[in-house]
Amino acid sequence: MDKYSKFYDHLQDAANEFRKIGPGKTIRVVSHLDADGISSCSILIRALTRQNMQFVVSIVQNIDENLAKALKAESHEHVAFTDLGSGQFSILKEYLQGKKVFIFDHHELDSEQEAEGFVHVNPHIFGIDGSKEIAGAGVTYLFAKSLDSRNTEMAHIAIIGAIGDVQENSGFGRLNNEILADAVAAGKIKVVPGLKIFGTQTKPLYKLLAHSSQYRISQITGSESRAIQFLLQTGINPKEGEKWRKLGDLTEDEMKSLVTGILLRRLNEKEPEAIIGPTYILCEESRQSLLRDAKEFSTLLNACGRMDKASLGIGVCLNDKKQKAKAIEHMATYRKEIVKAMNWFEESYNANKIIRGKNYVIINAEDKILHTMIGTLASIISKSNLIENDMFIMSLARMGDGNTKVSLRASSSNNPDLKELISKMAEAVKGTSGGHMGAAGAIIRSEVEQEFIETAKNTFESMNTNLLIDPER
Ligand SMILES: [Mn+2]
Repeated sequence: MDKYSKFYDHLQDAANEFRKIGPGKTIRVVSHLDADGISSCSILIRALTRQNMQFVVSIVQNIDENLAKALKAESHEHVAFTDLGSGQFSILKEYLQGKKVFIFDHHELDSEQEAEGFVHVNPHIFGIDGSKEIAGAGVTYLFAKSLDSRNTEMAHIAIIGAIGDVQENSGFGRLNNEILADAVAAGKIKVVPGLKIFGTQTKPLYKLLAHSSQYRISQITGSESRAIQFLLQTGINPKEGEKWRKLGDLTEDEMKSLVTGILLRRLNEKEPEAIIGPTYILCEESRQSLLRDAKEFSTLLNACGRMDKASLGIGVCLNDKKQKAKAIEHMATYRKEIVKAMNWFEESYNANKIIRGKNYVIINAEDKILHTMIGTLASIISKSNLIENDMFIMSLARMGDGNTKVSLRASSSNNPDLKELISKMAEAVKGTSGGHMGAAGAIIRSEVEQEFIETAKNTFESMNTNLLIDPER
């Protein structure tokens, strides 16, 4: 039996075990704060509703002893963790004995993976790479599908979770692809070739082209007027009446001309075709909606989580019209918060207030930036032209409870394993860490910030490119 069959069998066993709980019971659900976590939790909620079960939900940034203690003290006998739990298995094992615990996760495993009363579902247990092949939402989805095949109506949300966890790279791996097939079959998602530029559904086409900083288009990137000229030369009217057209407004023929025109202007780039890739359209959303593009949908969920509005994100996933409208409004506030953080960074950077080394930048925002935004800030900086290639970007912000949140990113295409790197640094100051190879984080006590920063500096300085992971791995 291959690893995939074993994984699917395990999902079936988990569903059988779950059915034993029976209808009417309340499940204590704990999920992760990001887009994948919100997606995971929404899929589980839909499945629980279908089983006539009740639920109490918490969305958290991480699991620590305090959370485990609090859960232990509660009267709920059944606890389900989605998109977290595997990395903190020992803590859960220590505190949640006597409860029935379900974990649906794709993060890397702790030293402990089994305990009495625990059902642990994670692809890593079967040798399947959970950082690439399937996200927390996918694991939860496959469980929900094993429980009741009608839960396939949530397949698109599992895909949004995977996109939120950056598992889409001109296509998906095997397990995500199988979930995508369910979403397509259910009429929820349509895959169409498109441009891999952010804002394809919402920004006017000429702005989209002019501001595609990630993928350079020769003579267009950086100039709105030249973008308009290019469109006209390509036989595409940038306007329809008084309104600027968006990518979604183009006819199939226009789309083909646009793609050809862009490729011609990217011939000198390393990978001219990198700008073209599948886009995932949520067929049931209106043409004008921000939520029509799965990537923007996941950004919106992320924004909800980061701005302390996770419940709004759950409403969006469960297709609640009112919550959707509210969440979209909320996006504007989120964007402002990002702009504020970026402005602060640029000012501080120019004023030499940011710690810089030969291969790293360390941003200690203290209490000037929301701790939930610090990862987003580091990600944006890592992709921006403010920073050279092959740099580590580490950001810190205080959480207001005596702890400091740390995020680590890298501005290189062949990432070193950031999760491993930060876990060593965090251990040195008795902090906790988590995340993935390409985006990791830690929580440390604020009083050891300086010590931690010194450790980080030494670690980065001691690294050379030989330590970078082979991109083929
Ligand atoms: Mn995840």
